[in-house]
Amino acid sequence: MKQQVLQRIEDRSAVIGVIGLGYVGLPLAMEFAKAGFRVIGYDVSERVASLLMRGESHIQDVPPAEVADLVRRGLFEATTVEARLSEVDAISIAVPTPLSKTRDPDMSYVIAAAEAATRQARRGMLVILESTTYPGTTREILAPALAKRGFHIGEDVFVAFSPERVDPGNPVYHTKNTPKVVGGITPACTELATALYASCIDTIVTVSSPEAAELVKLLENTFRSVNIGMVNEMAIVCDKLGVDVWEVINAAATKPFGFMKFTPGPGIGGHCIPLDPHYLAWKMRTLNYKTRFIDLASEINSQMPMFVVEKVAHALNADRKPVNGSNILVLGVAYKRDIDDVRESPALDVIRLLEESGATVTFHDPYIPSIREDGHVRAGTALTPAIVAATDAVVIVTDHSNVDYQMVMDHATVIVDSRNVTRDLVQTNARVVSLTTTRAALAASH
Ligand code: SAJ
Repeated sequence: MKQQVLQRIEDRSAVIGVIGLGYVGLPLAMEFAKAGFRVIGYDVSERVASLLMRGESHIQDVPPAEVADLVRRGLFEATTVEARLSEVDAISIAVPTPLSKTRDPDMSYVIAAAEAATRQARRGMLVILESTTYPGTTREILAPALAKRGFHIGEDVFVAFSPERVDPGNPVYHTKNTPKVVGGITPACTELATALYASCIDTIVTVSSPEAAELVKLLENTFRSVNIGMVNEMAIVCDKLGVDVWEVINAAATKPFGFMKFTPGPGIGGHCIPLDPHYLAWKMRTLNYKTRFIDLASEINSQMPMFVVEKVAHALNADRKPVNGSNILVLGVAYKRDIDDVRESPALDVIRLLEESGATVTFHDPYIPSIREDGHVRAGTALTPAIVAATDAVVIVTDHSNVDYQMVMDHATVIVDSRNVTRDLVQTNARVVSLTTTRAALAASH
């Protein structure tokens, strides 16, 4: 059976299914199709399936022309009909793994996808889970679903985990040129998953089990969360010592070995770094182990929005203005620079905290014209000299590249800069407050 699957991968006669056509699944589907496979993309969203079939794209990194070309050539089709998966020889599952309100894994999408793949599975099928999840998911959820239908993992059906490493908007790294880690339940599973991905991805890294592959992803993103947390704590330390944290970090970054630069900020956002480590923390709690680094990093990172809001209060206080009733412009609400994604963005916490203190808050983000909160839409404002001059404070939360910060400097009264993006501006009108501008320095600035 394994040889038959290998042959169909080699001669591209295999039909590939992708469940979940989001920022992970759609680029992957495109790579399989460009490698010459016929690809059936399955998504529960009728809107997504129909726009893709019209040759459009809802994913920033996937050009519509590429979708249109592959649809026209019959190499890619998108459907909401689950039964179409009965035509495929291999399935990659790339569905969301969010956290619940109590920060526990919400496995509902993975379970639904595993059940769909199982219903449509037939002998010889290869099923690979890509969604970031706790170690054990592949062996405890995906494999048993298939075994229940009488398949023997590694003999007549093959199962592996391969973490997604998609970095939306990254101008250099995309699906094809980012090394792909693969870990199968059995060596035959690993071999087939490796062969499949090797058909369209430049570098494959095999590991000995799905648990190892699941942990690789969690290590990668826990590494970031912990290091961002550490550098945010360094900002708090520098603030208490009256030292410029950016000067310290930039000087430390001159060390050519044994150091990796991270920068402090208003907290962490996105659908990876704030969430992924909690999958590991949750799993380890079930084994009565407390992952202290993860929990501490999360504690520090999640207090940064309040740290920024306190800086705003101190800056206004130096002008003898209360937060209550002040007119504050939040500049940049995306979760990181130069993208249009606001998920988990610390800017939302900064806005909420300021409004809870009675401030009138508006925002400007060149990538995000409006944000939806609790069912209502908050429109962004334009960024003009008059609007900036009318503020009591401008808070830079996200340091998008395409903003005229000098204009803001020329017209604002005070700028609270949580990203050190004003460091090279000509100091004209506004007072600049950084994460480590002390209260004493603020008071003295008047
Ligand atoms: N952040 C800091 N300081 C830093 C780095 C990031 O405050 O030094 C903040 C960002 O502003 C953002 C959050 O942390 O709010 C996460 O930033 P990120 O650079 O980790 O970006 P993400 O969330 O898009 O992470 C993705 C991840 N990719 C995958 O999971 C496949 C991550 O593993 C990548 O390393 C990261 O992109 C990247 O390097 O761009």
